[in-house]
Amino acid sequence: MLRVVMIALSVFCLLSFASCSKSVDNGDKKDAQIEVIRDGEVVLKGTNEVEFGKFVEGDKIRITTEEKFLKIKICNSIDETIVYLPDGKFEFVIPSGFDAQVFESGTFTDEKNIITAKNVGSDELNTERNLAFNPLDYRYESEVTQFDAKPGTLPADSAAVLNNEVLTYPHAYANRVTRNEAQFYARNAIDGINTKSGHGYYPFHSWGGGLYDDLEFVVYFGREVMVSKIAIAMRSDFSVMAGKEHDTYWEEITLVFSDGTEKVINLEKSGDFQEFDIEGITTTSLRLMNLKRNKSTPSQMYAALNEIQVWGTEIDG
Ligand SMILES: [Ca+2]
Repeated sequence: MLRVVMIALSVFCLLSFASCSKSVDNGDKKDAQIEVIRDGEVVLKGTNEVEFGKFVEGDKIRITTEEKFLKIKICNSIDETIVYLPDGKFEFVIPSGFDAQVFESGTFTDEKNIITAKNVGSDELNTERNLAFNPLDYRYESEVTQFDAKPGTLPADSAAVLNNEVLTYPHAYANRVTRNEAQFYARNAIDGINTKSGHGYYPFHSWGGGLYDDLEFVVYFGREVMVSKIAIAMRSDFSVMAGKEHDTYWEEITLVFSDGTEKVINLEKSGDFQEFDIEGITTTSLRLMNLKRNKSTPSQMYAALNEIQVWGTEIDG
C-alpha cells in the first residue's frame, strides 16, 4: 500500500510540478523557500531541497529566506556556494546565447536538477574561506558601460550596488568589459574557474577590459568581512601570432579596501595563482586599480583576470 502511495505521490509531483521538498533538519534556523518561475508562472515550489526537471532558457530560480546566509546549488555542474543575502532573496535566470557560454556546455540541459538552499552554520562562517567565490553571480543591466569611453570617465562603482539592486553577494563589477561581451564579464573572475593558456568563452572566459590603463575591478561583499589573503590568477594566453604574444600581464596592482587602506602588489608573468597576505583588514569591498601592464615582451598588450580569491572570515558570523 505504502509503495502505491509513494508511486502515486511521485507521479503527482512530476505531473503538477508541485512542492516535492525533502525534509531537512535546520535546528533553530528557518527554512528557505525555493521557486522555479517559467513565463511568469510558478512551476515548482518547495523548501530547502527540491527536484526539478529540465530547465528552459529564461527560467527563474527564486529563493527566499529569513536568514542572511545560504549555501546554494542550482544544478549538477555548478559548485555549491555560500552567498550573503541582505534582503533574504536570491534570483538566478537560466542564461541563453552568449551569456550561457561562460558555463560548461550542457550545464543547463540535464533532464533532472536538484536545487538546494541550505543554512550555513556559524562554524562554517567563522572558518577561513574564499569570500569572493560566486559562480552564480551575474551582470546587471544597469552595470553596462560604454566599453570604449574616454579614459577616466567611467563609473568606478556598480550602479546596481548603488541602487540596491544586487540581491546576492559576493558580486563583481568592472568599469570596462571588452565590447560588453559575456566572455569578458567581471563575474567570470569569481566563478572558481581558472584555465590557463587561452582566451575566449568557457573554459577560457575572463574579466577583460581591453587596451586601457584606467581599468577598475571591484568585488563587493555586501557586509563587513575580515580579509587575510588574496590570490590572483591572470589570463595567460601567451600564444604567439606575428611575433607577438596575445597577453601581457599586470606587473603592479593597487588593492583598495573600503576603509581607505591601499596596498600595492607586484606580480609576475604567470597564469598560476599569486598570493598576497593582507593581515586582517576589515572591509566591505576590494577594488583593483592602477593596473600597470608589463611592456617588456612583444605582445598584443592585453591583460586580463581569470580569477581572484579573497580569503577571510565573517565578522558577524
Ligand atoms: Ca574564472
